Amino acid sequence: MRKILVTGALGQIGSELTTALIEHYGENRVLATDIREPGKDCDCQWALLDVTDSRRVADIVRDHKIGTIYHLAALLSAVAEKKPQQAWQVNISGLYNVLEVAREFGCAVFTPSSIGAFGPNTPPVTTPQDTIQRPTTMYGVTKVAGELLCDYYFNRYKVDTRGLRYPGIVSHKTPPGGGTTDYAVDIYYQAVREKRYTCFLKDGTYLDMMYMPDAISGAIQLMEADPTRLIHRNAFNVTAMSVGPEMLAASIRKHIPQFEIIYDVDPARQAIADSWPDSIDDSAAREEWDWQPEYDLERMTIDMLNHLREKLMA
Ligand code: NAD
Ligand code: AKB
Repeated sequence: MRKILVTGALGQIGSELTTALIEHYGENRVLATDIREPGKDCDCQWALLDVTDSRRVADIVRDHKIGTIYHLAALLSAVAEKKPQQAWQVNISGLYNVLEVAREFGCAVFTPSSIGAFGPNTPPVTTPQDTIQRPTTMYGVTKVAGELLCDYYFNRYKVDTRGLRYPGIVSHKTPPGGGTTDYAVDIYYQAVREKRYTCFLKDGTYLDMMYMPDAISGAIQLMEADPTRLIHRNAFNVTAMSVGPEMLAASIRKHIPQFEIIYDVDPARQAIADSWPDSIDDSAAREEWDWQPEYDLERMTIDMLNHLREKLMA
């Protein structure tokens, strides 16, 4: 059996996806990689890998007999806006290197896109699967280009490329890496620590969100889906909820009645959020591979607060 490679494995999603893949397929089948060294508690198969280094990507795939690549290495929206040149290198050259080795060695590839692949002239409510995509951020530009590149490698070379347009992912294990939706994670940490949160997006900013267990099971489920059912291989809209800061705060207040939210808007991240949809339509994912999230806002809040109380109060 060929192995599974995870790039960007120390990130918010990669750290939990690696564990889930090991649970699902076995420790011997998963190789975790990142551009940074892992902590001392890392007990999985591990290698350093900068995805912009094409030779190293090819060496790893050949030497470890890789059959599937979960390609998570990327710069997120807020960081990408501060470092657009580096974002292009990591998000596009990195993906190109991964697709080229996948073509050469016959690997399947999972690549996340994002709600950031949409722009200000995309229909913002119940955004359709197939619609206008003219993003105004470098992150969004790389995500649309990435979706198209993955389509190209499937159509031209029959590389088994698949992907999800993730919304903001909420989780308690690894902090988010510099995105616009990070507030939806920070708010829970600050609720447990301080019972007060200063939000960098203004009230009424609606964005799609998803709890990490659904993000992980969605990725694995898509990679295992019957390929003959897949029409939209590389950019499935997926969502679990559309929320604004006050909705998150109200949900937290049911469990921490003293919790307060105040606003100190960061214009850069607010502009990014304003260019993204309020809510997306994920019916194509539901029809083509039976996507169904398990966590709504209330269930997510209870689980986040329980885990963070354990983590932060220990
Ligand atoms: P993250 O920022 O938490 O992690 C990214 C990882 O990539 C980091 O560990 C970083 O060290 C690594 N990395 C950076 N440059 C690298 C390079 N040159 N070579 C190898 N590794 C490198 O990101 P994440 O939240 O885990 O996101 C993973 C993927 O999911 C990205 O493609 C992101 O765009 C997408 N996504 C994430 C979210 C979210 O809310 N987390 C939402 C939509 C899409
Ligand atoms: C970000 O905010 O950049 C990410 C995303 C939605 O792609 N969380």
